[in-house]
This record gives sequence, structure tokens and C-alpha cells, in this order.
Amino acid sequence: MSARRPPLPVPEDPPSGTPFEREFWSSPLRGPWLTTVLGSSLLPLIVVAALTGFLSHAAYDPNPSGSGQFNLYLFSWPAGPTYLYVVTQGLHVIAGLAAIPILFAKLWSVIPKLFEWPPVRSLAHGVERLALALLVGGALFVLFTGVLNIQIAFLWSFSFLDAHYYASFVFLAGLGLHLVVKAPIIFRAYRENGVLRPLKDDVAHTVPEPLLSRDAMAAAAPTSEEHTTVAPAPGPATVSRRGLLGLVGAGSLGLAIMAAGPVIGGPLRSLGLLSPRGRGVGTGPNDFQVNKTLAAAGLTEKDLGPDWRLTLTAGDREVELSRDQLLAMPQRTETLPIACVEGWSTTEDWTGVSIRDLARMALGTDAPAEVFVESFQKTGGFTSTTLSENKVMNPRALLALKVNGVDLSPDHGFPARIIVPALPGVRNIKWVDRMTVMPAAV
Ligand code: HEM
Ligand SMILES: Nc1nc2c(c(=O)[nH]1)N[C@H]1C(S)=C(S)[C@@H](COP(=O)(O)O)O[C@H]1N2
Ligand SMILES: [Mo]
Repeated sequence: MSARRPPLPVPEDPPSGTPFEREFWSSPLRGPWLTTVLGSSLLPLIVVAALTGFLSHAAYDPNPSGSGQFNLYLFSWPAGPTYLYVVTQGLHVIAGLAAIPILFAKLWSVIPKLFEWPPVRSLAHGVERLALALLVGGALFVLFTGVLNIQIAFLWSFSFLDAHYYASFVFLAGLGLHLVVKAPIIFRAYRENGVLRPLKDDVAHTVPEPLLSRDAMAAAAPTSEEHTTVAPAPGPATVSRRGLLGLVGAGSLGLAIMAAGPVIGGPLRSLGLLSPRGRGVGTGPNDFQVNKTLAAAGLTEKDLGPDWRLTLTAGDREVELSRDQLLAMPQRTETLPIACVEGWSTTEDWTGVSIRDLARMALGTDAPAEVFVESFQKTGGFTSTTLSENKVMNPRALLALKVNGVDLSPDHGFPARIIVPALPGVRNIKWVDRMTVMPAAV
């Protein structure tokens, strides 16, 4: 900064007794070191959530090769290892939920800056604050929509998912800019305070962070462009920094453990104290998680009667297969998870026909194929999907007729459902009506 810069016009005082006055914020804990430590703890969680989020988008195959659209991710989500989506989506949900307490603590640590006075000092400052609004708004929006996706399934629609997806770009762009702009403060905060040194202080010794060199100027001239979170009139500490970080860390770890329960499933599922999903729905071998019951899908048991036929088409060839005919084909049993985007999984033994065998039957050859699957559920979402070549050609990808040795229950997709290794749960269509086989685009 040039020494010859003209002095800034002295702004009016902030309205007294309001949060715009710096004296209003009196916690001695606030300061660049605390903000930097919270930010540094947040960053790895955000990176994990972002990477696994984009992987999840790729797993949805937004632009299947047959669609003629450009494949954004330049690869086709693999059909294995079977637990792949359990892991990626599990990490996504766990990291996202664990980030929440840290994010709130970090925002708390910079509140005085949110109430800067005057709110906008110059065009450049206005732009900077707008970018911050996008960062904070983006972060809150992405986390909020993520939590709602889990908690309120009926809000779960593709517009909701798109909002979560596009907002993440705004958020990540804002974050990238934020890290560049704050890099000098981050390094200085660690250099001047050490990475962990302030954690040694107990409550009695918890005093405001020493003002950083640049902040010293700011303290002398609080109306200058430099504005610090360090309290100018600190009150006594009621908690130490290590106490605060311990509390935030425990909250974060607690949420991570509660999120991990349903991800892993089985007996650990009961750790999901905040999970909206109960144990199972069904009886005997069919007693495992159901999001969408037959009734909720707008279907009745009559729809599942003996008149049901699987319509299998390829070009102008069309075959209709009854359940008995499907059961007479070679059967395969595979242990495969359903991994829902909400962050729960359930691993069961599925028996049915390889989708590859059905494709071969439809095409008359074992050529690489893609299959468009439709449910006879006609209302609501998740009623159709395209299975790209690597899924169709994997013999472990099934049109399942049975689970754990018995017929699928109506809620689990009787007469037949899709179950493909490593595929997001949402694409494992239940109550299958029609499969359209297309030679794979080369
Ligand atoms: C969800 C992501 C994040 C949000 C919403 C967020 C939000 C904010 C806000 C609102 C401010 C105050 C405004 C300002 O100083 O200009 C701030 C300051 C700051 N942030 Fe972040 N931040 C995030 C991530 C991070 C990360 C990952 C780091 C890395 C260590 C970081 C380091 C800092 C630093 C050093 C400051 C300045 C503190 C000071 O001047 O006392 N932030 N952040
Ligand atoms: N026809 C149909 N198939 C469907 C769904 C649906 O709503 N309708 N839900 C999907 C979702 S989101 C998941 S996670 C899996 C398992 O869901 P379930 O718990 O409802 O069986 O089935 C998928 N198949
Ligand atoms: Mo799902």
C-alpha cells in the first residue's frame, strides 16, 4: 500500500449501541488465529464433500452416451466395486454434516466483520462484500438443501437437486477467491501465534489475540480499511479457546458418527439418532429400508397381479415375459448394497436375471448394449433410468425377482426391480415395466 495514498474520508460514527459499533462485540476469543484454525478444520471437509459431490453427479450419468449429450465427466461411472457409491456418497454426507458446527463457529468468529461500518466504503469494498455474501449464502444454501434432502424426502425432487448442484459452484468459486484473499492473514496468523500455541491457555489466561502488525494500524485507526475481529473492549473469557474448539470438534465428530451409522448400515444403523429413516419396512427377509412404499408410489397390489409382463424391446422387436418365464431363465444371486443419496445403505442377497442376458435376448447377439428402464409407477420421480454399457455388460447387474431367498415384497419392487453394483440407489428402479435395449454407441 502506498504511503502517498490520500487519507480516507472519515465516515460517520456507527449508530451507537448497535452491532455496527466494534465495542458491541466483546468476546476475547475472536481473532485471526481462531478464524484461521476454524477455517483450516473446515477446508478438508469441504474438499471431501465437493469431490464426492461431483462424483455423485457423475454416478447419476447426467449425460448417458446414448443421449447425444456431451459427457461432462469424460468417464462412465463404473459398475464396481459394489460398495463404491456407499463409500463416495457416505463420505459426502458425513463430511457435509460434520462441517455444519465448524461453519457456524467460523461465522461466529467473524461476526464483527459482517457488521462493518460503513457497510460499503468504496466500489471495491462493495464488490468484496458481494463476493462474501455469495460465499456465506452459497455455503449455507448448499448445507441447508443437503440436510433437507435427507430429512424431508418429499422435497427431494430434481429441481432441488439442481439447486444444490449449481449453488455448489457459486460456493466453491467464492471459497477459492476467499482463500486467495485471506492467504496472507492465514499465514501471518499461524506465524505469529503458532499453529496450536493459543490452545495452552486456560480460561483465566484467555486474553485477546495480540494485534497483528497490520491490525495494530487498524486499532489505531479503526475507520481505516483495516478492520479486525479482535475485540477493542474485551470482556472476560467465559470459555478458553481449546474449550470452544473442543466443543465444536465434539459436535462435529458426533454428527459424523451419527451420519456414519446409516451409511454403513446393519447394526450400526442405530447410531443414526438424527436420521429420519427407521429400521426396516417389511417382514422376514424383506425387512430392510424402504423410502417409497407401493402406496406412496400410487400403486396397489392389483397392479402387481399375474397379468404383469416385462416388455422387452430392441428396435422393432418386442417380447413380453411373465414372471414365471423370467424365473425359468438362468438365475444369479448377488450380494449387493442399495446406497441412497441420503446417506444410508442396506446390503442384501438379490436373485434374478442378468440384465446382460435380457439385452442379449432382445438384440439376438451379445453386442455391447445400453438399456432404458421404465417403471409402471407413473407419478413422482425416479421412474426411469438409462443403464450405460458398462452396467449392462456386467453380469452381476440384475433384474431382481427375489431378495434373501423369497419373492420381493410389493414395497421392495415386486414383480421385478433393477439392482446394479455401485449404482446410486435412486437408479435401481422398482416395479419394472419396460426395458428398451439399444446397441451401445461406439
Ligand atoms: C464455508 C466456507 C467459509 C465461509 C462461509 C467463510 C466466511 C468468512 C467470512 C464471512 C469472513 C469475514 C469477512 C472478511 O474477513 O472479509 C471470513 C474471514 C476469514 N476467513 Fe473464512 N469462510 C470460509 C472458509 C474459510 C477457510 C477454509 C479458511 C481457511 C483457513 C478461511 C479463513 C478466513 C480468514 C483467515 C479470515 C479473516 C479473519 C480476520 O481477518 O480476522 N475461511 N470468512
Ligand atoms: N419406481 C421407483 N423406483 C425407485 C424409487 C422410486 O421412488 N420409484 N426410489 C429409488 C431410491 S431413491 C432408492 S434409494 C432405491 C431404494 O429405495 P426404497 O427404499 O424406496 O426401496 O430405490 C429406487 N427405486
Ligand atoms: Mo434414494
